[in-house]
Amino acid sequence: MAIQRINTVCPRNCYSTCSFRVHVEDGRITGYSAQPANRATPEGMCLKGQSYPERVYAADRILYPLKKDAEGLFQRISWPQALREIAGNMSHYRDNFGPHSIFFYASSGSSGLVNDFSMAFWRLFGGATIPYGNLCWPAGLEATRLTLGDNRHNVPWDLENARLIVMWGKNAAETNVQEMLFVRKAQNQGAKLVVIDPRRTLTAEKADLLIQPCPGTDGALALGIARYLIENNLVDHEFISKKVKGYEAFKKSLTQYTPEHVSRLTGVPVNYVMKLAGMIGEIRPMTLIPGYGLQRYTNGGQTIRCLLSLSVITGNIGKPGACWHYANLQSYVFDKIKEPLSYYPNRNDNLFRQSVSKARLGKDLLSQQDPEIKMIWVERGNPVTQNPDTGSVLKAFEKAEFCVVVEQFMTDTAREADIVLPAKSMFEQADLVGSYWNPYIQLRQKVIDPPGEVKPETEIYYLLARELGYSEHELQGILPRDNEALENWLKQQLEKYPELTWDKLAGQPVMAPDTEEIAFADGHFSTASGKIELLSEKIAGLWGVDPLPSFNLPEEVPEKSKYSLYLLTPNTKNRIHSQFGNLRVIKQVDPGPVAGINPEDARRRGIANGDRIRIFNSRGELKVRCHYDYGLLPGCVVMPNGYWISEGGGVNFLSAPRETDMGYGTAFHDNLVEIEKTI
Ligand SMILES: Nc1nc2c(c(=O)[nH]1)N[C@H]1C(S)=C(S)[C@@H](COP(=O)(O)OP(=O)(O)OC[C@H]3O[C@@H](n4cnc5c(=O)[nH]c(N)nc54)[C@H](O)[C@@H]3O)O[C@H]1N2
Ligand SMILES: Nc1nc2c(c(=O)[nH]1)N[C@H]1C(S)=C(S)[C@@H](COP(=O)(O)OP(=O)(O)OC[C@H]3O[C@@H](n4cnc5c(=O)[nH]c(N)nc54)[C@H](O)[C@@H]3O)O[C@H]1N2
Ligand SMILES: [Mo]
Repeated sequence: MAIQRINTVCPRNCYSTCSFRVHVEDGRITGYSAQPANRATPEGMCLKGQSYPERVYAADRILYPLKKDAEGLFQRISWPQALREIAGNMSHYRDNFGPHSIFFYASSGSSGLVNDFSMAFWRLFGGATIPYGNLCWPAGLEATRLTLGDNRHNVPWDLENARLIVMWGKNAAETNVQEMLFVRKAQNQGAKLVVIDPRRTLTAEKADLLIQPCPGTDGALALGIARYLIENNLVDHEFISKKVKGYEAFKKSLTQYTPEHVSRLTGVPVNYVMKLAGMIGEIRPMTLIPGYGLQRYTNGGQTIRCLLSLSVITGNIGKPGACWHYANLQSYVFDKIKEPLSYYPNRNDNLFRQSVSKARLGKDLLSQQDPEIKMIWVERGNPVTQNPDTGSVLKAFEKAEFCVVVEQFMTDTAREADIVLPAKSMFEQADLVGSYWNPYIQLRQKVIDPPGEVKPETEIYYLLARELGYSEHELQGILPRDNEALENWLKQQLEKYPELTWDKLAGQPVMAPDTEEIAFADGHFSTASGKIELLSEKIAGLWGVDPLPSFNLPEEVPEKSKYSLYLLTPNTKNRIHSQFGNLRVIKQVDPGPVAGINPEDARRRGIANGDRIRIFNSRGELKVRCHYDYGLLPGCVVMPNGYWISEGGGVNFLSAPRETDMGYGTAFHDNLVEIEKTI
């Protein structure tokens, strides 16, 4: 049988959103190859993408509905039994306590338009309690939206045109490997790369300059640079006078940020502050790439505003090679393609008037009254591992009487379920996928039938609705009854855009209609003033922060705490958060849950390289092996997030249930700990 090579896209929550071709023989996935038509990801995918053939057919994949027995062990049950028990419980809770006694939680496990059907089901059911906010990037999104008017940036390949690339708190060599291709091309043409990160990351290995500020102090560093640029007349006066609101007020607010003061606040030596400022002032065009890690602090939104001020006052916006490169939502043309649940609670929507913060998930669930939470439904997420304050999240799951998790693997969250339903993989149902980095709209095609008794969520919801008593007629136009209906619905979505036909998308990714390769090239900013708002009354009104970009220390600082080490929990190359770690391909290369510590901090505590350590604070503890990280800023401990508790991970036992200053984000890194040797 001939190999079919079918165009598809990786739907993981990752900048790259790679295109690739999946090889199918005889109804089975046998391999993959690159799809060079995507100019942002021409060389094919990362190791995780290459592990897909294993992931789909993995021996530990959940293929049947499972029910927890009295001993806590999962037993296979039939679909009719699963649906009957779930529908029975749901009706009972709705009738006796109202639909808001059921909590529906979805997160970022798989992206696409089809995810919206989940909310359609809960709407039909009469509502539910839902989460608001987001674990990932909203502080920076909100900071950028309120300053520039929109979250857009130049196409990834424009990076080649930059002469200075500042990778500020982003570790693209692990979290956006495709971006490094363009970084390398720019460097080959003489561009300089600066990395700003408390860790000497794989990205830093490629840099001309590494600056290591104390965590959470980047805002002060940026303000110090802004002051230097203004004092030394290195700003773009013409751009400022035409396009910027609030420059004079901003300038006045900077007096105290002398290089010496900034050095005291950030720990960065004075000569490095000046060197970085000099580079930003003199090398143009500059693309500034802030990461998402550095906005996961209680001052994260304002930190992003401070960094953005540097692109603004130097006029590095709207030109080739000149760009504020935070998030590019140009391919989110179907507005519903964004994450399924709004970041902003809409308490006027009676059906979903009750919501809990993703950042305070456990705590908020436990304190819900009128009604209390009786049942939890989770899909596309692993909140026990990924949300802050695991202790309270676990308690909330224990307190709920009944829990359903739709999953591919037995994650920490699935273990908390009473019934686990098997989840589809990306190859088993079609969808349309946008990207927050590249400008393409992509079609993920159905290439194989689901294995075992796996059913896509849309089918689960359809069957559950029928079990709850809704007639086929009532469900028409609300939930697709089968694959054909689903694909017809997707085709209908495309009808609005003549350039986006199914057949075209089946062949290759297509750039979103009206993509601006150079974002803001027209000089139009859709803020209230029509200008870039360094001074934003709106931001002050909405979030209660200073209307100017300003610096406040994060909530947890060693001077005010009995714990003295920052726990950084970044993303890492061999996994997407809590996914992929269970696969053999990954296990062969991954060190497992290990904490990196600075040898200076370690020796002071009598900890040798390779020792087991206890990482602890008032919220929890974690015991893992440590390794000496000679490139890590003293005063920091680093352990990637995502390792399951069942494999010895669980960094979120230590993180606090706290929101960021704007956007309802999650301040994971605002987190001090202590360490000691243990056995
Ligand atoms: N391989 C892989 N790729 C991924 C993901 C993954 O899990 N694995 N996840 C995807 C998702 S959802 C996201 S959100 C992105 C995130 O990817 P990135 O934007 O790269 O974010 P993080 O990995 O969280 O953090 C990046 C860096 O910020 C540094 N950092 C932490 N605190 C500070 C600080 O105060 N100041 C400075 N200057 N630096 C700081 C950390 O040390 C880390 O090296 O990656 C996406 N891509
Ligand atoms: N300490 C700390 N914690 C963090 C972070 C941090 O920096 N530090 N980063 C945060 C960030 S940026 C993010 S984005 C979140 C990510 O956290 P989550 O949004 O919870 O995402 P994942 O860990 O990727 O888990 C998603 C789950 O979805 C499942 N899944 C995949 N595809 C499907 C599907 O089609 N259907 C169903 N039903 N399930 C599917 C996967 O098997 C996986 O178990 O983690 C956050 N947690
Ligand atoms: Mo994320």
